[in-house]
Amino acid sequence: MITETFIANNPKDAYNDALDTYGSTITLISAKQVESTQSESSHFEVTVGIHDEIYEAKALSILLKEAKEEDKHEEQVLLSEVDKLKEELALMKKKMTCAQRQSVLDKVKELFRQKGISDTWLEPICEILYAKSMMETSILEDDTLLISYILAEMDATLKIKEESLNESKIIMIVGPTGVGKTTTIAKLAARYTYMMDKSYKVGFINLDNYKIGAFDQLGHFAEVMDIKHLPIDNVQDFIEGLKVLTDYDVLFIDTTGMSPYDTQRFIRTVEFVQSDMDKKLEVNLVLPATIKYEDMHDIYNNFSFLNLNSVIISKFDETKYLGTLLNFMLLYKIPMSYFSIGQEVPDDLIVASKEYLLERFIDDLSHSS
Ligand SMILES: Nc1nc2c(ncn2[C@@H]2O[C@H](COP(=O)(O)OP(=O)(O)OP(=O)(O)O)[C@@H](O)[C@H]2O)c(=O)[nH]1
Ligand SMILES: [Mg+2]
Repeated sequence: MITETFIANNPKDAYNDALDTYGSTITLISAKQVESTQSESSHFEVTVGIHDEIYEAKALSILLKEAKEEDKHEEQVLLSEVDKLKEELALMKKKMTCAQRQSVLDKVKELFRQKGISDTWLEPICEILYAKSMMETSILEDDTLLISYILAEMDATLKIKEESLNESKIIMIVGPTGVGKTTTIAKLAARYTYMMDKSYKVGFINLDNYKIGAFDQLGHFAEVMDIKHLPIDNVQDFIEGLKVLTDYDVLFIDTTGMSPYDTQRFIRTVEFVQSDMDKKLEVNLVLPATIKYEDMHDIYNNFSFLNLNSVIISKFDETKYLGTLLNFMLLYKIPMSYFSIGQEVPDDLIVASKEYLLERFIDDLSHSS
């Protein structure tokens, strides 16, 4: 038997305390009043005897309770640490995704830049995408997806002037020297005369009569294709000539190659453009695919005085690098009507198409990625 003393203000409370702790099997051994000191009031000490097995069972239950409470506390500490760890992991993942996206974006932007696409066009597209994809898409996590996205944006930006021949018209071809104006007219004339569903009645007006002693290139094509050809050098004759050719479906006007800085020639050509005509006039600028961006810019801006309707891109076959041309078309959004892809008349001419231009550009891109 084990003894234990319980203390209370009266013996009954001390004994009840012993009963509550060990149950009714305890044996009362002694009860005494302990005299008070100055600081404490008097109290009673009740000593009881407890059977060994009951004492041990009680001690064990106390130990278990304490252990359980300690476990509970440890579990809570552990759970809060796991939560903290989860937050840190989420933050790390977010940082990693941002860094990964930024690196894909930088890499793809650099690729397009190297191929001639300027930041002026590229940056706004990528900024919108970056802001959007932070929330939803995963385009920025994959080079190929991002390249496809940019190509689709290019496709949406480029402009094509549809070929339409449902009314009779005058097509004037202008541009710098040697870009392929006369050859393009010959190709178009053959196309409209022999290569469409219907044969159109085509005539030529040649304003390019300045090259003294030069071979009459347009006259030669006219002869070969049996097309009416009027060489003209003043506005009065031009107006008369239009009257003579009034029942023609399409009249092509060939012009002298002009330096974009030759103001006198421009003034002279504007006089023709502004004369009275009984047909709709479409002015097409021939722009070679092979020239520098700055030259495209100057040529387009200076020739714009002639109220351009569209551009014909020539010499596609002379370059593999179409980034500069593409960049120019993306920034200026000029409608493109035809592409000249070689010297052969009439075969080397195609109706302008975004797919053709982008496919050629993709070829170039894929050789460097
Ligand atoms: N490789 C290539 N050569 C072309 C193309 N278009 C025209 N040419 C050639 O470029 C040269 C000049 O062509 P033209 O048609 O005479 O050019 P133009 O603009 O009329 O020249 P000017 O009247 O002298 O201003 C010729 O040798 C053409 O065969 C093309 O798309 N590709
Ligand atoms: Mg010519």
